[in-house]
Amino acid sequence: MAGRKAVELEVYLDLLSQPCRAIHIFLNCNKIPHKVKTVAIRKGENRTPEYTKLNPMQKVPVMVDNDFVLTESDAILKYLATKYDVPGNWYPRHPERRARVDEYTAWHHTNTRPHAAKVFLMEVLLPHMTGQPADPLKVERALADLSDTLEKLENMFLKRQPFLCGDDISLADLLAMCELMQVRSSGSTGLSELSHWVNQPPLLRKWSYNVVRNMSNLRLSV
Ligand SMILES: N[C@@H](CCC(=O)N[C@@H](CS)C(=O)NCC(=O)O)C(=O)O
Repeated sequence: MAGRKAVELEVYLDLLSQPCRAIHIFLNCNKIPHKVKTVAIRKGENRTPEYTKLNPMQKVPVMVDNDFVLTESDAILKYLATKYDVPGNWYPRHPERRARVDEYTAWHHTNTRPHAAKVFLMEVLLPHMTGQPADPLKVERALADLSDTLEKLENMFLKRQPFLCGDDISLADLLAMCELMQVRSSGSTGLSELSHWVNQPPLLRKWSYNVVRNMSNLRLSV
């Protein structure tokens, strides 16, 4: 409409959150103009009446594109990859290659995401919030689940190709890497255990290196 000012794409993020970082990295890698609205979970900013109107689930991330409000990192990433002219590797248009990304992302939200997040919760967040040391038994169980997930990444997804869903980096690698880095960088007692998994299995180690190298090549500035 003539004279109507285009409204900038807005994303509501807390950069301490793994799915939020995946969106932030994707937007920056692809130079998609956007405005970040910070929502600090630790300050309860996701529970204000105003934010609850935007997302009744009181979670980040949220994307607002004109009047279109979208929640769920997976949906947001796929929307952005489809709407903007981004390189096809992120979310391929070819039906089978796209289905591979959908296959991983569906699996991600019941495996990599909860298992990595639980280790972080048990070892870092809960002790910080309660002032009590981590429960070793609960940590051990959480690490066992995570180890199982990492074993699947190594022996299922990465067995077929260098990146999780093909020969190039995609949304799937971004989501997975943000979850795994959260635990790795937490300085937690499980670090050595996770490092064992991340550093030892050859395909996972190579994948880690390839994802990071790919990001550096994109001259990422976050
Ligand atoms: N499935 C959602 C998960 C979103 C989510 O769990 N966000 C967390 C941060 S990582 C959050 O907002 N937590 C706030 C709370 O639960 O109070 C997605 O992928 O976007």
